[in-house]
Amino acid sequence: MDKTPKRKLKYAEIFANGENKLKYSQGQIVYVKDNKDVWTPATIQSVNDDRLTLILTSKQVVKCKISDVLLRSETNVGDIETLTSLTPLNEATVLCCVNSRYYNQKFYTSAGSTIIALNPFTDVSHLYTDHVIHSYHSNHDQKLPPHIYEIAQEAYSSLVRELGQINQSIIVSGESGAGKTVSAKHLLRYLTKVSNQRVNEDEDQTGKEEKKRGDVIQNKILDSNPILEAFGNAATPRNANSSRFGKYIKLQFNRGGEIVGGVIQTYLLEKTRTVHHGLSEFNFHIFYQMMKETTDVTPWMSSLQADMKTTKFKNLPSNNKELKETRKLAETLAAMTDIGIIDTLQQQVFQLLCGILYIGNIDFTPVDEESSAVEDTLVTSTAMDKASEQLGLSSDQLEKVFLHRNIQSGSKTRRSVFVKPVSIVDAKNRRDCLIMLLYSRLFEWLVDFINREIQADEYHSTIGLLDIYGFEMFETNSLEQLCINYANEKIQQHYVSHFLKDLQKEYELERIEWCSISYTDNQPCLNILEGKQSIFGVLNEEVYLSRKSNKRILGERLLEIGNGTSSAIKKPRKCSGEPSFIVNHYAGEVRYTVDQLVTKNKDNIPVELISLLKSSNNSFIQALFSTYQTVESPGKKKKTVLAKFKSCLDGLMTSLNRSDVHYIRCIKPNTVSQPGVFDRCYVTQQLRASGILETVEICRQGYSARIIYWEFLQRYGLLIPESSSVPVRESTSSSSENDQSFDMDPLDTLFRKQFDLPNAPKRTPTPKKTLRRRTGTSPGDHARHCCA
Ligand code: AOV
Ligand code: MG
Repeated sequence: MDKTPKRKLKYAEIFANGENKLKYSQGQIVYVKDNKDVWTPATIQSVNDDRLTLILTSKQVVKCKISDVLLRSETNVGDIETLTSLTPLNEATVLCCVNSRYYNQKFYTSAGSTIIALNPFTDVSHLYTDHVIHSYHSNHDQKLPPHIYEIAQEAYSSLVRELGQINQSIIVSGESGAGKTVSAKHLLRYLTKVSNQRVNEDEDQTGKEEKKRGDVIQNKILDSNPILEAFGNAATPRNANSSRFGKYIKLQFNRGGEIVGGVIQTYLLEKTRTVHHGLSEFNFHIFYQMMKETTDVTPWMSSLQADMKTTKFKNLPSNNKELKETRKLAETLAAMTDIGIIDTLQQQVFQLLCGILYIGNIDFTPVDEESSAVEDTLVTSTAMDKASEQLGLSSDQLEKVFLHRNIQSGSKTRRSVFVKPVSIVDAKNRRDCLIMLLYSRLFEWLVDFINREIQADEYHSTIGLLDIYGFEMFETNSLEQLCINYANEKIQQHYVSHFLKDLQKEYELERIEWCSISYTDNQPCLNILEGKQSIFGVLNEEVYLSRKSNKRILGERLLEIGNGTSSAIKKPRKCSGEPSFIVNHYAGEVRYTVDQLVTKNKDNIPVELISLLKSSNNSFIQALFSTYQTVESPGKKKKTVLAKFKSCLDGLMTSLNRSDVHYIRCIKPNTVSQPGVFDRCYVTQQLRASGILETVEICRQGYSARIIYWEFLQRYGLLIPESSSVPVRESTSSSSENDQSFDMDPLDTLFRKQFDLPNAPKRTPTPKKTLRRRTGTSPGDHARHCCA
């Protein structure tokens, strides 16, 4: 069976076509397509028109088409640190290079303007010592091996060098389990360390007090990690510590380049995880942490643990391996204390978690088709008692809210409310809804609390670190995967626009000689997801128009999107079973099940639940829900999950577009999360999907140094006779967002006139892009400059 990834790569085709034009000759060393290794080394024995006879390293003789071979390097590609230096540069040499480096324990490789980070799946703490941090921070000329610290330093240097005129962001992307969260943590540590070092350097001036304050903030920012990981990460079949929420942390710096605060924006916590678990899926880490008895905890925690010890919780699927891997409760509690969550608050948080677990053990029995009752078992009655105790409610209140719903009727002025019993299915839904509501609200509260503790009143500029949930493809995929994969598509589109589309457009605009490089644009997939006629459109319409289409009809409507002209959505070949549709994502095809999509998108929260929680005797729960809004604003319908998520991501994209972006592409070397295993098919698939190969080629062919007009004119303006009229750049305000208002038009006109360039079309100013350094040794690179 052909195991090579199915997706066609335009880049490979160009290469193949380009190389095919070359005359292959006897004795030439090449790579040939291979089912197992993707590309395997061979030597040409003979050439017959478009057919070649090759000898493999195993001495086996094979025949193939010319289009099945790529040129091979004479040198050892494993010694090369920068992919742009590969000769020849093609998919096979790139693959072999990262493969050799992986086996030589070199997990980072420079790829044009980005860094490829291969997940070591083993302890490599020697790569992240203070000494290594210092080397990358204090290095000015010396060439150091590729490292994610290089990217962090570049962002930090840009921030300091340009006095924060342009905010910086670092996007860490990759599949689930590729190493984004671990990388983001190292980046965070690097940035806090180097900024602290800066304070140390200036200690005499800034004073010890200021340094102390800085230390406290930095520690709090670092403490946010274990807390959010405990509450927002969980074990999935792809990653034992999978982030189930997206995170964008903006580190706030003062004019001196010191961290003065930070703000965390989170994206859509996968709250359904508290109630549904597929095969090898687990609940959030925090539940396992609290269930694992330890001696080094406070008395209230010990008694809580003793209380829960003998109970089997239905929403806590477990196996010993996963329990072993979850980190210690003590670490989470210590971080909570350090960040300012006092002991009594911690107790309330854990009582709520305990209550959530007990609610999950409440079960129901049908009375008739339209009504139900609480099950008469010891498990349920204990759960009822314990849950109501922890939530500050009475068992009767809980029972009533599960088994009955309010129906409002009449006009606005003469409104009456009827109470109607609910079926067993609805009773279970209401129970699960309460669990999800409590947990998601607790998570929001934690994020708000952390933000209040770390946010600075004043700051000058920011470096944002983006660590979202990676691309996912499970046996069954639902709205959660649709959102996660949509977020990854947005990030990929940003990358495509940033590195592949805009850059080439700019070269064309500048009339720079350029042989256009084609790339895979994921815009068609985004159109299918969020465009005018799209999956989001259909699913939102279903909610807003209160349609009640059955799964089959809805499936058909979804498949009508694109009118059969877009390859981004298609019908599954096997149509038996649950109605579903396939989306052709940049990272692979995913089959989504139609069932539950609308319910999850609607995310209906019965008002009775919120009213009940608002009336709780437990002050913490009361406070959590006191300001909770059931309707966004008067007269407006509640937004769907997809609509909210889309608008959050649009906000994120705006923020990223306003900043100078740096990329780290994490690659997962194997699907079994084991060290020392390099699955060439799987890695090739990720390399192809990410657009890395195209980036490398563009960086190699492109310009290594890019300077914006005013900088260029300031540096080289003397050579232009009219330079005396060069406007002087005003110093920027201290606003937190970048000031992009500097009028480039006079400079642009002057520059274009001087160099006889056509007039530029009016465009909104975009921030300067950093395709500098690490761009390899292409001849003439260092002498060339291009204005952006
Ligand atoms: P992810 O963030 O990309 O997945 P993680 O950062 O959680 O992936 O990494 C997954 C696992 O890989 C970690 O728990 C570590 O065991 C290992 N790992 C990753 N990076 C390193 C490293 N630099 N050194 C050693 N081990 C590493 V997801 O959140 O599922 O998309 O949503
Ligand atoms: Mg993660």
